[in-house]
Amino acid sequence: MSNHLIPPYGGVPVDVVVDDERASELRKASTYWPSWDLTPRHLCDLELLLSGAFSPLRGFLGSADVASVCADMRLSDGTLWPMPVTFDVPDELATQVGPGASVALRDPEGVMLAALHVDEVYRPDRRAEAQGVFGTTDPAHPGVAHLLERTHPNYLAGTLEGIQLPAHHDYLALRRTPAELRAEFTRRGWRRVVAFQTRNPLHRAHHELTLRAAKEVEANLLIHPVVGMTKPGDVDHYTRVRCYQAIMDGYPHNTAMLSLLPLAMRMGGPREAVWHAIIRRNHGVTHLIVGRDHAGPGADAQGRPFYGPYDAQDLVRQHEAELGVTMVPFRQMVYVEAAGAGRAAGDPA
Ligand code: ADX
Ligand code: MG
Repeated sequence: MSNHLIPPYGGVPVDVVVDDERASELRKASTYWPSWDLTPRHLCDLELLLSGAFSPLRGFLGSADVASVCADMRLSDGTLWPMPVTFDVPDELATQVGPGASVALRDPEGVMLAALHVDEVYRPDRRAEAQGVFGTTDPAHPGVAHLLERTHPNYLAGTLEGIQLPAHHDYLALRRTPAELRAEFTRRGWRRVVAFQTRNPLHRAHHELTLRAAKEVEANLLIHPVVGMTKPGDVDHYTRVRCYQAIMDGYPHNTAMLSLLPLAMRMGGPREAVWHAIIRRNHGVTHLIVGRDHAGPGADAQGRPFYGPYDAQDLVRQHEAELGVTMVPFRQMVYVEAAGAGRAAGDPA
């Protein structure tokens, strides 16, 4: 890893994928372990843990860290960290394991991806977690709905030893891990990189916003869309990736690149924006665009939005120095047909 790039969050790159020899030891040992088939959400979280995108995390969080993340947005060692990354399992598995046990984590085809070395088994207070992380227990919030309605009642915490990253069959060349993206930035000589997070097709206003951001901070541009799990009802990622690929020609030659991020979003608004900054920093990014309603979960049954449109900007700004990532904020952009250009709402006509 080259040292002119921004160091990962926490200082040292996390790489918990083991060598071939250790992998075969783990596979052999695992015949005596309980085994667990990962859900789509687990697969996303595991991929980012194994690749170092969640650095400094090396596994799934225990009860003390979750309590601290909920209350103070920090791990119990004081590191700023906004989102619990946990491993939920039903009673039938939780009763089989205790501290010191290991579990073989498998993909839906039965391929062992990692060993989880358990150091705690606990029953979380998921309503308190929802309130702490999302500021609400209303299941109209997609992150809350996942937590209260589709999360098993036990969490296993512990460190991971990775055997291989989850397999993908689409857009392999565009799925770059932190190490791969850093190597590519180095090859291109990019040091200042501004990332654009998105879960939607890019519209004219977004194209405009990304062009302006790159120009304003004199950085190269990384279009870094989420292709893991996004908000229920979103446009599928196949359609979106084709749209992103088409729009890449709209940037000056060799100034922008596209890479896909297998994140499972929580639609956590402000806290999620802070998390996005950490994840991008781990990929070698120095600047992050945060616009209107970043990672917004929509509105409650009364039509009231869960977060204010610029709450995410406010929270990232408060923690910018500690994150080490510079925010590039945008007010709401509207496309002005007559002017043939995007314009920030409130800009002079
Ligand atoms: S999400 O992660 O925030 O859910 P989305 O695709 O909707 O993804 O937005 C991507 C980024 O563009 C976010 O930073 C968001 O704040 C910003 N953004 C989207 N639309 C606009 C807009 N019309 N004006 C300003 N910022 C916007
Ligand atoms: Mg949005």
